[in-house]
Amino acid sequence: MYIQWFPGHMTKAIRMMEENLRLVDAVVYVLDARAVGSCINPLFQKLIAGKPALFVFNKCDLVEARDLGAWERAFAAEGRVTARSVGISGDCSEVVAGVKAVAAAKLDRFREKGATVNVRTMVVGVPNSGKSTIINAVCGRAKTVTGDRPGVTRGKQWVSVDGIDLLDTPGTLWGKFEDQKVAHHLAYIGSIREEVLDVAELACDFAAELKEKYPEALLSRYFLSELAETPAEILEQVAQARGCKARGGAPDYDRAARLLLDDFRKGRLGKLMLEKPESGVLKFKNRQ
Ligand SMILES: Nc1nc2c(ncn2[C@@H]2O[C@H](COP(=O)(O)OP(=O)(O)OP(=O)(O)O)[C@@H](O)[C@H]2O)c(=O)[nH]1
Ligand SMILES: [Mg+2]
Repeated sequence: MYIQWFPGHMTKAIRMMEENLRLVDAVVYVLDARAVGSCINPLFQKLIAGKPALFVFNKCDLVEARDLGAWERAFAAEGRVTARSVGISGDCSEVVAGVKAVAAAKLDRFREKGATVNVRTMVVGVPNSGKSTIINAVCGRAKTVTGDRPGVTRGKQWVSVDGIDLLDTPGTLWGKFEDQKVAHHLAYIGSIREEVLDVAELACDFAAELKEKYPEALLSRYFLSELAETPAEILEQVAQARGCKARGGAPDYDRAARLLLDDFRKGRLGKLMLEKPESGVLKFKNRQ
């Protein structure tokens, strides 16, 4: 399946972000920990070129800490500052500390003059990566609207909390996914609107990837003793295990597909990381 999703509101959003860039001291770049490499947007290259940037691995509750460590080392090797966060836990202390660290030069400059100023940041990332949730966690209050689908934030919104101003931005992708693996990973993590996808086909591709990388996750979640040969047959196994039947008793592939993807998105298949730095960080280098 060929995946593409770059609606007009994203072009507008990128323009808005570029216009507001001169107002900010740093960029907070939110990445989904399950697909770090795919969350790197080539259109953000310009945004972070001349600004200090903090790379935030969000949804850390959905991956193994040791896998994340490998990403942290890979980013550090390229001189990038990172922070871990679990936006939904409400604790984003690493993000606050990270923002202050990357903007330290500005803070010091003003401190020398006896003044205290807020660090102004722009929070960017692909749709559904948790930007608004992190902002709410930093503020300790639900100041921005969040939701478990892509494209929730549409306009810009400034939020202030002690010492930091945060600009929430709409999740953005880019015009053409050269690498359809990237597009698929973004779809699995819920960054691409379901209306533009064939969910059954997507779930088949996902099942094929899981069979290769995390077969035990499928076996244990759906109480299977072994995995079927083809992705469609695996989806059928999921349908059978979860009682997804269409009229006449045939497997309901669509329902099984949604269930499988939802199980992954909610972490019910276990802590699965789709991309490891071996492949991903190279992509990061090439695309920056
Ligand atoms: N498991 C888990 N879910 C999270 C985390 N952070 C955010 N979420 C969930 O991810 C979904 C998307 O969160 P948002 O904050 O709306 O994401 P966003 O990046 O602002 O999305 P757009 O505005 O659409 O670009 C919501 O259902 C959140 O509850 C996290 O650390 N762990
Ligand atoms: Mg949002």
